[in-house]
Amino acid sequence: TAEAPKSALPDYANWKDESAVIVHSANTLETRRGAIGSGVVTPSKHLYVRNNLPAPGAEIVADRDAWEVRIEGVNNPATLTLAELKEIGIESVTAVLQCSGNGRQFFTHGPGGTQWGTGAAGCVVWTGVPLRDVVAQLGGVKEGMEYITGTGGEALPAGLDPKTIMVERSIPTRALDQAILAWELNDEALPLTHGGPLRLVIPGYYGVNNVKYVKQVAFTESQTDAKIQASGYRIRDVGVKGAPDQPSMWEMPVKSWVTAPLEKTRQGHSRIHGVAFGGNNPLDKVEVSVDGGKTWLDAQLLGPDMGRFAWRPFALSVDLAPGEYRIVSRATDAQGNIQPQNRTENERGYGNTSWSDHGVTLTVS
Ligand code: MSS
Repeated sequence: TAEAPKSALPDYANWKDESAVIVHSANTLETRRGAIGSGVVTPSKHLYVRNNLPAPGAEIVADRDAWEVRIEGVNNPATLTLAELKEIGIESVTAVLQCSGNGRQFFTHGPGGTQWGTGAAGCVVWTGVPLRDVVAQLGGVKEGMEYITGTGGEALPAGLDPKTIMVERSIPTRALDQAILAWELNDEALPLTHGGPLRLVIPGYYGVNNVKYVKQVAFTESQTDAKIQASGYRIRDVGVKGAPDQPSMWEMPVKSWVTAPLEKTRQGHSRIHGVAFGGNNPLDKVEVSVDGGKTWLDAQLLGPDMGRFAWRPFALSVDLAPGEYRIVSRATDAQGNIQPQNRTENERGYGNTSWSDHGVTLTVS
């Protein structure tokens, strides 16, 4: 059977800018490395997409205000509509959204899954109600609850054990202060593609924890036994099977990469650009090396500081004589954590923050 042309956007994401994305599959679109731009906010039409299950139909965004979310594990559990949530409070947060598997293509043991380069990440503005305000309205979190468990609103195929397929993630309650129930992305109604009408957003946490079309938020004593939590999205040695005692993909660590120039440039004056973020911590600084990490120079942080969870574009001006250069960047967060030279090898190819993997080889002529 003939394969669909690689560039064809799937229907539910046909509003994306085709020139800015790499279509890996109908469920996975990556932002091109050069399409990040030099602003802080990634335009929605450039933002990557990752779905574990086919996206629901557009009928779920036909009457957004009628969308219902069940809140459990609080003293007064309730079902709230989006219209009711909008009455409780509103807050905007600019945050990096990044897939756990971003940078998987640099692993050499051949982990399965989407071969993301740098572009399973973007920095976007979420608007919604702080989850803590919703909880306060419902009498507070019940005693002894240690996790926030969000359930995705996809219709599940019949005949399968739902636990093996459903998108349900548990996040430690320490994230309650930063969690929001969002209905807007970049100042527009949250597109279905990115989880509209309502999404659980946990700034500072890996993409998988940001449950789209969220239909239930439960405070729970233990983590869900859904496969995506119990054995999926965990850091484990190569060749080892998933198990609940392995570290889960929760808080994101500090990371950066160069976005321009990417392959070749003219001799003389050149400006190296990239993006850097502290993940769950504020960003402190970024250094750039044009000799593969032997010597480093401080880069300039650009754009407004949009807060702890946002990324900062950075730039460094250099004069380059003809030749070949290995350009790398290395970010440090406010706690002094430095982006490591080497990735942590792991079976699924998650959490790659290696500065050497994310460098670019530049030919100057
Ligand atoms: N949600 C739901 N509901 N479903 C699915 O599938 N996925 C994940 C998140 N959430 C899902 C959800 C993932 S995995 C990710 S990244 C994210 O989402 C993405 O997002 P966007 O918007 O970009 O598409 Mo990895 O860690």
